[in-house]
Amino acid sequence: MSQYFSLAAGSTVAAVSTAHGKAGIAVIRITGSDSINIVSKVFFPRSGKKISDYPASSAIFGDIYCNGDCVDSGLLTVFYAPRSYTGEDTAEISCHGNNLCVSMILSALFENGAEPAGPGEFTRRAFINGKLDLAQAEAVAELIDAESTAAIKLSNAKVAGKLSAEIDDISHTLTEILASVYAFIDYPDEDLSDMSADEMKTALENALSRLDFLCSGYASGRAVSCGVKTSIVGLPNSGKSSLLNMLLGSERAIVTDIAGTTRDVITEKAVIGNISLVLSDTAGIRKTDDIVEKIGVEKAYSSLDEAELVLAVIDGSSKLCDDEKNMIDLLLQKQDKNIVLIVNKNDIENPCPEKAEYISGISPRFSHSVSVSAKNGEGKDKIEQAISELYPAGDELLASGLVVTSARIYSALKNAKDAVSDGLETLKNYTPDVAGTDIERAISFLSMADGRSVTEDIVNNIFSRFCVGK
Ligand SMILES: Nc1nc2c(ncn2[C@@H]2O[C@H](COP(=O)(O)OP(=O)(O)OP(=O)(O)O)[C@@H](O)[C@H]2O)c(=O)[nH]1
Ligand SMILES: [Mg+2]
Repeated sequence: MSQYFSLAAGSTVAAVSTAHGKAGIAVIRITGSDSINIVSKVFFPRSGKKISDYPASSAIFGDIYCNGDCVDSGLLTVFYAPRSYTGEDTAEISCHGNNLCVSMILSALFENGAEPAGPGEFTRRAFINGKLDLAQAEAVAELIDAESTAAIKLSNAKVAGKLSAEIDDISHTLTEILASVYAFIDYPDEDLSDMSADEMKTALENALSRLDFLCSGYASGRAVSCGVKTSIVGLPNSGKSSLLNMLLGSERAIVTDIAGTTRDVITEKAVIGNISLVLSDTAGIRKTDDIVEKIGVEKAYSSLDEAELVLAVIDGSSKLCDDEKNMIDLLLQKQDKNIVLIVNKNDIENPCPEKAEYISGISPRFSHSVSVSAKNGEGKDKIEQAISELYPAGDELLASGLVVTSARIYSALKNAKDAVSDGLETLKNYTPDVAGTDIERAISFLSMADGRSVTEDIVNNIFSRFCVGK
């Protein structure tokens, strides 16, 4: 049992755990100390035996009654505390996936004493009862939301608890260092501490590099699980919509040779390698008197401002013009963004040496520059390569479970890392006792990371983002 006694709701709650709609089956879950008693008033085994006579984890075939009428038949699975998902007595009714049947069965459970479960109530109880820590609970929500195989791999490894184990291990190392620091404080003249100052320094450096590794994976973790906000910008007719279509593998946006075809922002999700991109195709940037296009260009600027990654498209086959130079100058000022220069239309020979010279001049000023033909699909692999270099997320890293995706965990780890770094700096200049407060601070941030010391508000906030039934 974790420290969240105040959160522990003694009530027995029920909810449907499968999606709303017609389906082969639906699963209704009920958890709490009274769940077996309540379900016994609704579900009747065909064997004639009592539910409580069956051993744990039994799947029991029977009939389901509502107000004295049999409304369905199905399977009941029973789990007894603490060997269940929530850590409480739990029953799961698998009935037919008819919305009306499901709501009648739920009503029958409510009439017999169950209460409706709130969002994430089952996982929240699993957390309260120490079955999962907060990092694992958040990973469960991510698994449900995962939209790519890479995101599934990543959240599965975290549900298994590898991130929590790593945080716990670093915390353990810091606690050992702190014990030595305390020994030094209590008996400064006697050599009672387990570690010398040099050994403490090495141990702190080791903790720092492990924390650094976890923090450095955050951008990639977000890119795999939530997707990178990506804006495709460029002059009219440079091939932005063609690029969007190439990356999506479908003709999503209208492509014509009329400059100013795209007016509104078109947003679609694409999976490139292991990384998800939330791609926005925008209106070509130019001065215009057309009212609608003008709004489109303003939206293009906003999309550029909001983006984390920019695919800046220039037409490698056209003449150089001032609008293009201005756009490139603007982009070169956006140091906070990852910008990939896409030199498009490489299937057409460039008739303009001035343009070729300009491109060779600006290319090295972007982190990545790739030559493509959005029209015939050439160069997609080069874009994929550039993105995988910006957001490294190889299969091995994802399977390691050591990839942070939660802003809450990242912030706690980053603070812990800074505190360890301060501690190392202190150790270089002072005696070990002075570094003690930094180490204590680091340990306290780590306990926030895995949820051992977060406030009730934070816990409630996390679970409120879950769906009902999970
Ligand atoms: N040859 C060649 N033509 C291309 C390529 N990419 C796009 N085009 C053509 O260039 C024209 C403009 O393409 P779009 O994709 O509509 O360009 P855009 O940047 O979205 O244009 P706006 O929406 O008007 O800003 C179309 O005729 C495309 O077929 C390419 O790689 N090679
Ligand atoms: Mg377009």
